[in-house]
Amino acid sequence: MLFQEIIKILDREDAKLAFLLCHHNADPDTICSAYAFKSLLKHFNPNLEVKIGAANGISRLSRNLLKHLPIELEMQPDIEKSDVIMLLDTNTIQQLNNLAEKLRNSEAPIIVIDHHAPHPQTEQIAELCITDEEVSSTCEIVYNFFKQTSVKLGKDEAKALFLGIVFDTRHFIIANSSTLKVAAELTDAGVNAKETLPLLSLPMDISERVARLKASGRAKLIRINEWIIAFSHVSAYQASAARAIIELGAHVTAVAGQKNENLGISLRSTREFYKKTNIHLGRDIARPLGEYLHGMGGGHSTAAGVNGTGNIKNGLKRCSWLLKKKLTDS
Ligand SMILES: [Mn+2]
Repeated sequence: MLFQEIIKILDREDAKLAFLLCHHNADPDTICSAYAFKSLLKHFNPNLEVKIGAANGISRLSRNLLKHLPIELEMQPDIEKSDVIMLLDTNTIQQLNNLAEKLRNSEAPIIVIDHHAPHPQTEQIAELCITDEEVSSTCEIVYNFFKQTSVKLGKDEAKALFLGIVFDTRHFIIANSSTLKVAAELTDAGVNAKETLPLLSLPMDISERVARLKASGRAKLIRINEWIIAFSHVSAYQASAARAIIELGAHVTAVAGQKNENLGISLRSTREFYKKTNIHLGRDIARPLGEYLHGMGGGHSTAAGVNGTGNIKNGLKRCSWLLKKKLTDS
């Protein structure tokens, strides 16, 4: 069993201190998996001191979770004295920012527990990589450790694992059957889903609400074939405004914002738009738009962004031209 391998390494090193490290801008999966894993390690090694370190800040959502779970995080982890170092949800040491150098120079064995494909460089420096790309999250891997070792989950540990899974599956949208079973088992272990789920939806700032509403009100619509395309602008929260406009019903949207001569444009589309037109916003729109605006553009198929120089009208006009061209070419 893979968990036993970890215990073996701890025993061999006669470890007194182990650090569990979370990736930069630590998300709920990385901090919650570290928290539950710490309990499991303590269960087998009560004398082992286990510390959780965040490499470079934690996300806003994670900060909110810290109010509801007794997770102790070190923001400036001093890993030099650590006998064993474990990385959770982290598949490259670059994700550890300023800790990367220390890790490279460290004599302590490194263990990786992750649900992303292992990076060759990481495999080189790690003594043990426990990676499983089939599972939803690192929390699910940690849950499986509990199950394999028949250790009963505490209420807070179960809640933490549940939150990590919910976060990484985008509220179960991309969960498969085994993940849903794990979620059900966690609710059997005492997690109140109804009370726990809202911890991952933060109330929106007033300024963000205003930005979304303004952008929606200003949206100029065009229609090409069956597609509704909305162009708008707002001085802040362009990405959030773009998501809002898609939720309201547009198939594609571009929301621009200007600060001095800098122009930023957020692009979003529905999955359906991408599937049917094969227009990849990052590659087909944001990239050429970024070049046109003497800046940079890129991103994913249905979410992309551009930063450059110019004015809103000109930037959106070019964006509209690129979309029309792509839509009529295909
Ligand atoms: Mn993850």
